Amino acid sequence: MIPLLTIEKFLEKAAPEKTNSGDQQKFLQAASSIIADVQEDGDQAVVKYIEKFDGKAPASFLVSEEERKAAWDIVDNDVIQSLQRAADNIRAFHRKQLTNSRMMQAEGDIISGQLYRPIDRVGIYVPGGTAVYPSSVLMNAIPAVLAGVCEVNMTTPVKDGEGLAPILAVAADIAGVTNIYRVGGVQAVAALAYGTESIPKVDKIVGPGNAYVAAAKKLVYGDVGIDMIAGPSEVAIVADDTANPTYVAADLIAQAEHDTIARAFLITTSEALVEKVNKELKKQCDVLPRKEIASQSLQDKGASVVVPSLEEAFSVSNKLAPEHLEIQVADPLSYLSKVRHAGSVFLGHYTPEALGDYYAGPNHVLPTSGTARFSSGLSVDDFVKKTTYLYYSESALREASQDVIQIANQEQLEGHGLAVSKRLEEK
Ligand code: HSO
Ligand code: ZN
Repeated sequence: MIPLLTIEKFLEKAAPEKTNSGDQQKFLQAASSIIADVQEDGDQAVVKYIEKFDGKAPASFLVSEEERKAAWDIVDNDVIQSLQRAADNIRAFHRKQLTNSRMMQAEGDIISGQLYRPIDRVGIYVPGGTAVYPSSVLMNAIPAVLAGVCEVNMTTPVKDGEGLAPILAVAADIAGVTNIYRVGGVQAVAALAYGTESIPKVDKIVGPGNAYVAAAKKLVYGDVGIDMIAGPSEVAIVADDTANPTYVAADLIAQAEHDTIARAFLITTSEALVEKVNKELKKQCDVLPRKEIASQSLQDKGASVVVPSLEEAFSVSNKLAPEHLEIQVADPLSYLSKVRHAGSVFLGHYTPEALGDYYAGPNHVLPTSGTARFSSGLSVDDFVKKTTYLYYSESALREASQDVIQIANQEQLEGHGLAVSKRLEEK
């Protein structure tokens, strides 16, 4: 069910697809022409692409206040309460990420510091497709609202111009989303990036989507900010012989059921575990509603590897820099220091990734495809910018003047030097 490979073959299979691959080029080209059309024709182009990809276009993109209110009567109370508890946990975790503006130096007559200011308007992309993701609404919007973003615009595709899934409206209310637009795909990213008659231009677009959405975000980056370019979701599980094969298999499946291109990896010191996990995978997949997707993903994109030590296991996992890293070993906390690159880490036998996907607090919008080597999951930081500031008195400027003028002369920018010396001439 999940192929067992040598370390070399394992790393080869786990290596992410490169931007210059044929597929990626196809996504970028398709996205690029849709973006150009939306820039040119606004709403009309958005409607054209909704009709092309999602069936009928909705009468209005904006979800009305009444529709949002009505959703609360449709969704089960128990479900609402679960979402509310998840939101509380996510809020509590992200609140601790808030940083205050700070003065960094205030000695003598020099003052310097850093202001933290929220972005004015953001767009959050909530994927649709084979499922609805209220959890993604919470994960994207809660940090934005906490950061102080004034307007949170959510876009999500609907089928055939139908109403929004009520649970998404409820999640949006819980999270504090300002506006919801029934638009998905590249056309949604383009509309948020450039604005149309009915969809406002935003300053930054965040949230996961399919390969076309990822390509679109790459293309609009620079005109607007983006959080990351997300590839297929992935998990790597580091396990020793204390790992429970039932739990390991369940977590591999939880990843694999997302998508046929989702990637699930097992890195273990125990060959016996691989065998047991494979038996479990078969058993658990057989009764899974999404068994076709999960089995295909495990077979085509998944891999397992047996390594001589946990030291080696972490060396392999650090090469992958996986989006999710589960550490199912005895004394998991003692291995946290071995993690150099990963989006989010789940420690021990009772911390399935699903806890983090939905509920516990850390964000589930995470760097994929090895990008955890240089980037982080979505957080409050994605919704603030830092503005530095500086104050010098006359005497402080006098003291710094010679150094500044020297450097200005080296750069042959005499005007820069004069901007200092003019202020210090005898009056
Ligand atoms: N595992 C996904 C998040 C998700 N799972 C949403 C279920 N719903 C990417 O981190
Ligand atoms: Zn998930």
